[in-house]
Amino acid sequence: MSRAVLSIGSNLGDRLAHLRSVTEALGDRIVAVSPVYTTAPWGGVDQQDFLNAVVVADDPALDSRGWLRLGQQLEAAADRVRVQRWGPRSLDVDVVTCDEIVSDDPELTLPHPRAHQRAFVLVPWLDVAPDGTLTVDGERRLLTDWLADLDDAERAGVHRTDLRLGFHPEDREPDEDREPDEGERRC
Ligand code: PH2
Ligand code: MG
Ligand code: MG
Repeated sequence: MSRAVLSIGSNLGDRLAHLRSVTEALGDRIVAVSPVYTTAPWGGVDQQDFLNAVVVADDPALDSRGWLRLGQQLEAAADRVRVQRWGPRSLDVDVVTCDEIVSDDPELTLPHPRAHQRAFVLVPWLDVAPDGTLTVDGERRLLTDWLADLDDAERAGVHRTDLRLGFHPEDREPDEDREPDEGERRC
């Protein structure tokens, strides 16, 4: 089993539809999805605000490269063109972690080398992993500790919305074998 934490973002076109294309494609592989956040652009490029979310997904058939390729396919399906580093994009799918893998492979560095600097990753990630940890340069710390290190201004640009990505594990069909809750009628 391989479990990936994916950071997804969009600031071009129908931003919500682009994020939803990811959760639609992942379907039953999804373990958890954060709320959608509006986030001020990170990285110094003057551009429109992003929508960001974090998705946790399991797929026994994918290794870290497999998650990278899947992310790239989803970006291509959203007509993503690479114009400028840290610039505007219709869809960005970043592999933040894959299992406990630590790798300095330049094609896919794991964990994502800048995740700990980005409130737009840490804040939604905390929604789905309140006790989660992240290892940077061999230092394993709670997500809350990495977040506490960021400037207030960095965190202030990240706002939770009521938008949902259309797939939440609690929306799954009820489990047939589950005992009915008190007062719940079953036929
Ligand atoms: N992605 C970037 C660069 N800057 N800023 C925000 N707020 N959200 C992003 O997803 C983002 C960014 C390049 O991947
Ligand atoms: Mg990115
Ligand atoms: Mg990317």
